[in-house]
Amino acid sequence: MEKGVLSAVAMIALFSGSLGCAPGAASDAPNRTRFKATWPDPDRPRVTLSWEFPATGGIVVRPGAEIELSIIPPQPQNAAADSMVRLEGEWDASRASVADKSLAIFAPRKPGVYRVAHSYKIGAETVTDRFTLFVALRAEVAGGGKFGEVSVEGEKLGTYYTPQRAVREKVRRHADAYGVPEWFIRFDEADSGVRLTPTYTLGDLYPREARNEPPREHPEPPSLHLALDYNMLLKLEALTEELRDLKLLKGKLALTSAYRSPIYNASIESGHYSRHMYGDAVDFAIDEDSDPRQYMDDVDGDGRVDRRDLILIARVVRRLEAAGRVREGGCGIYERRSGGKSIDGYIHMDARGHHATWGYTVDVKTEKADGDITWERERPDA
Ligand SMILES: [Ca+2]
Ligand SMILES: [Ca+2]
Repeated sequence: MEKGVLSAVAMIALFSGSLGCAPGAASDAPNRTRFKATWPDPDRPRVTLSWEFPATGGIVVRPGAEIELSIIPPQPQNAAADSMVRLEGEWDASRASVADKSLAIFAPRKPGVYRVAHSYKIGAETVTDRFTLFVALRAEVAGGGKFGEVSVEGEKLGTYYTPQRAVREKVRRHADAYGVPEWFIRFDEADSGVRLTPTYTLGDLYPREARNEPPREHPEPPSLHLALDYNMLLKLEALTEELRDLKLLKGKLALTSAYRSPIYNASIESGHYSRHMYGDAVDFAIDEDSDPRQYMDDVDGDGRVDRRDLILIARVVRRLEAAGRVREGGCGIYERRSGGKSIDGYIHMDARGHHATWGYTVDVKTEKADGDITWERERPDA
């Protein structure tokens, strides 16, 4: 086969028979297509990922990656003749119409956004659900070195520093965890509704500190390109499911930021080696009570929003790590205070691969840390 035109080959018609109900399918989009994808982790190609997405799923893949995609039609299933699958975008060797509902496809070689569209009829109306392939872009390091100024598609993201020269001994000791992220996708508002996990959309994962109240003094805009580590996405999804099981969460976590470019990260005064720059960190609160300020909720129900609500959630993160269900990482709590009183807070969680813990009180007016919270001992070997 000609190199670079491997596309939409090996069609397998697993769905040619009966199209019964899909047991276990989540109920949040009962009348839409579900997409079950199996694909290699772009950062760790030997690791196979598999998720079932409602209606708007999407995955990040390396150019040319091999993907399995099952299209699970909505219930009740319409006549097969009314259902059509096609590839949208400039695929290497596009197929105008794909009849099968289970596809083995090779991602295009050219980075960009591609879609698999499933159209079907509900009554007289034709509905189309799309699955998105983000074929990732490779980061460039100025001068071709391992660290330094990094750009993607001409956008300067800022400087990634050599971990061996870090002031903190812990960064030097875990230098392997501080490599420049290799694969990026470009944020486009049009894709913000695409779910990158069964729960969270690309828009949820785009930084929003710059919209905080009060605003930062000199925030740079977030970069258009972002790196998202699947260890973090898996951890985020696992935590979400666990919190729902524990009745501490109904829908989803309120995310403040995931990837931050070094330029953006510096502009909000975050550290030189913040895990956000490596794409495996997320900041979040639980905010489901519709308060107009979008503050953290009183999740433990004691009538106050304070560090205890944050610690309750952070301990769930630690239990998932201890059970081996998610990759180990950093967990920090930030209790936001106004006039000496706790009013809000958020949690940082990452998947750096080793244990790190911290807690601060933060003044809501200055966004500066003004005290420590010890909620867990740092492990001696950490
Ligand atoms: Ca709230
Ligand atoms: Ca509380």
